[in-house]
Amino acid sequence: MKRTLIGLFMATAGTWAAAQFQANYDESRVPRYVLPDPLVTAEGDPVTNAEAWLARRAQILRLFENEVYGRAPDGPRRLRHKVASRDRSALGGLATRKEVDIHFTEHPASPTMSLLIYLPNRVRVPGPVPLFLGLNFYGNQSIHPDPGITLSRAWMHDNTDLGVVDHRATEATRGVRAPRWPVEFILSRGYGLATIHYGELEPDHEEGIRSGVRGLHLRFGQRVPAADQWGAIAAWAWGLSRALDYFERDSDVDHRRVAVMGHSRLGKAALWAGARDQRFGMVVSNNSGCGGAALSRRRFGEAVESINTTFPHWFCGNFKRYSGRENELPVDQHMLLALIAPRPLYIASAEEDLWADPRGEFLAAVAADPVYRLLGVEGLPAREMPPVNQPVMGRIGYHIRSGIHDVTEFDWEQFLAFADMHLTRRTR
Ligand code: GTR
Repeated sequence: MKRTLIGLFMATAGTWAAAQFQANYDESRVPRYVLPDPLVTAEGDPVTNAEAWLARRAQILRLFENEVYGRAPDGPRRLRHKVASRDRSALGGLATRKEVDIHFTEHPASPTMSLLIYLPNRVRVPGPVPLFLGLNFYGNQSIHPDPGITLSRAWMHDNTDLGVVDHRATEATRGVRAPRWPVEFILSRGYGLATIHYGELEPDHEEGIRSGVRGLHLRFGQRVPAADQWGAIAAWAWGLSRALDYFERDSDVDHRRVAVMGHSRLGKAALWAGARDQRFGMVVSNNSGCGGAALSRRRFGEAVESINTTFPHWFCGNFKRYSGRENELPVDQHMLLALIAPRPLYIASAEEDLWADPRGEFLAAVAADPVYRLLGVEGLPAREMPPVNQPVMGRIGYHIRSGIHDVTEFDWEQFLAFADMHLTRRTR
């Protein structure tokens, strides 16, 4: 009883705190801050070569695990998966469509996630193809009207406009998110596309842990993860790595040329997946904002206290300590980007998406650049924010597109151009 009352109080206090939060949108009110230097170790030693960077990289990764996203378990040693469907003449013959059920543990009765894969049938160079992998919000069937896609049965956010009823997909959800997933366009450029519904990994609410992958890993009697154990973003990122485990076994896919991409909260998950798992060949963040590509210390738009109160399940317990105390964080998000170096990284912002702090996303990319250069590659070829709709592309790419928080064809055109620059060479 006491527990319930305290829980109720905390939930109410959380809502109250979220309601109290006043986002700053005034550049002149951004506080002064000093970013931690990715190229100086916690002990104060300068990092001057690639070997020293490896040790520093491990240190930064640990800090993000302990203080921000939480430590995740390894994947199962033996991956269990089953190809649930295969159609070699999907989309009018344009694509091969596969659906693969991937088990979360080695146990045969373990829950699974459904990986939807489209591979181009017409390619210039025969052999395994590069592909984009990303999580989706409303089920695999939402990304394309293709009637061959299995309707997701998992929890999703209610959205009657999109055909979600009582947190479940209905037939009406088929293709509702197609504008964000230009499948034919991606295929026409020689890339595959793979996606998973994030709700199959863990439903996106505080109780989601009970039915999600984090719940499976709780010790007997443990009700919540420890303060340094994974939050939901890390669970979604974990799922992306399990898809990559599968690609290592699929000879149709070049697993060294998998670009992990995500939008918004799923952009945060894509960045964390790409940072942890160096098997990802490229990383794309679209409008990922606070806890994604944007610098926390700027406190512009969404800030740490607000994200922690509105989405208490997203980050690890320790991250709560930094609500309103961003300067005490031993890291900032430019260091998350630096963990991806020297692999290609693309950051996309949108002009009207001030909640995600486009300038903070750009400045994080600028501050990650020295690590890329230390590793002998060009980082971001810009010091000033480029004008809208004018991408800059080095080994780090960036654009700010006109318009709102969304994924548009313009965004995909840039992701594909960037992939053409960096993922064209066959690697095996
Ligand atoms: C917002 C949240 C953002 C972003 C976004 C989304 O409510 O504050 O951090 O993740 O949701 O995922 O659409």
